[in-house]
Amino acid sequence: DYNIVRPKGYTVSFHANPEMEKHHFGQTHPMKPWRLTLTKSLVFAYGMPFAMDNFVTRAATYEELKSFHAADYLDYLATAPPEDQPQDIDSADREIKFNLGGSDCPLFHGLYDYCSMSGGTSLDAARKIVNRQSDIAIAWGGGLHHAKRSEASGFCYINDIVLAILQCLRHFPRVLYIDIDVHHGDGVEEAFFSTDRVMTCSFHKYQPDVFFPGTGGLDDNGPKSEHNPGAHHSINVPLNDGITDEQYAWLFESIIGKINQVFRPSVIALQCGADSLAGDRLGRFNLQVQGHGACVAFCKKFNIPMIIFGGGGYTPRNVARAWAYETSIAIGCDTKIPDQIPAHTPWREHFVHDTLFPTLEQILGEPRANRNSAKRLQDIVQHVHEQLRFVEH
Ligand code: TV1
Ligand code: CA
Ligand code: ZN
Repeated sequence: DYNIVRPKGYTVSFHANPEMEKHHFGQTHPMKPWRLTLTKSLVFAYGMPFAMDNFVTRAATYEELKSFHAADYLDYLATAPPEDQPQDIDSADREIKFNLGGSDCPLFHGLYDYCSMSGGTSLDAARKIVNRQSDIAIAWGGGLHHAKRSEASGFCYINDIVLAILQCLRHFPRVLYIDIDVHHGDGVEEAFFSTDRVMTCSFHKYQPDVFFPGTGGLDDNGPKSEHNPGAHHSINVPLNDGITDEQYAWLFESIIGKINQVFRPSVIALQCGADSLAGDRLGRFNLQVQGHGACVAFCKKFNIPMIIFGGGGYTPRNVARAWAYETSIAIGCDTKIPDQIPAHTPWREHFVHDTLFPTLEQILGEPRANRNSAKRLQDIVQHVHEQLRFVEH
């Protein structure tokens, strides 16, 4: 019998701003904010809100955004005219300077609202963690890991993850950032490149000049100077097409298990970009909902306060499946969750296969060729373990 109950002595909070989901990047743009609506429809249909504290979050203020971003960038973001309006020469210059207005980071209607809502959602989650009011705080509207201090990049304008980690650093000594989006978490890595209070670890498809953003090689482990505290505190796990659940779980557990031992984080910030799933419009991996979720389950076992962010994810029905399942893992009802998607789920017509855990064959027809050899994965783990010998806390 499936009956969701609140976990005892354990609080999970769910942070979302429904206004954020109504924004549009443009007809053909892969980033679809309504995937958050689809996610919530599954979370609701399975009855999960009964087991969590649910918050409708406010937008982040200008001052809050300024804890990471430059004022001139924020000012332009707040006033930039949407693309379909006439522009002056100056604004074209600023768009080049801030990387705004291209096809990846378009200037759409309500852009500043969208960005400050995403930031507000992650900051609200961070506040529940630092006040000890939540054990796990979930912000699916965040996870926009490419944004820089003064620059938009890869569909990201405001780095909500950096804002949330900065908030945690005011109350906790060390934060471990983990990134399972198929893209390299370059913006978060760069923001904390020179500190030993944040360790970043990104798993991603790596093929410079072919796959965005092209950074995050195995040897990129932080400043090379020994006198820089950030040395050895950036961990990168570069992967090839077609990695499977089994391989990914082995890598994740070998690497994150070791990092947890040596770095002893006080908080975990986990970016759960769902573009690492099989069948993603932009992704290249063969991960299933179960394998993606196994990363969340493994982190939960450490019993360390955790913020869970969204991120990429370009096949909305699969994004919703993964994030709903991961919400159930946070609550602890994942082993009881029925595979059959409830009949009353709004938007149910989007779930072509009416199950939470479709098979690889259902998702892809023919799975993508796996280009990750066992030998290469062993070398990666060995390299990471060698890096971690320099880390002591
Ligand atoms: C408009 C319309 C924009 C169709 C962008 C795929 C589009 C892409 C589009 C696209 C697309 C990228 C680059 C090349 C950099 C450019 C949220 C030199 C079918 C976290 C961001 C990927 C991923 C950016 C974000 C990448 C995240 N890939 N169709 N754009 N230039 N940009 O390669 O990590 O998931 O693809
Ligand atoms: Ca990643
Ligand atoms: Zn991505």
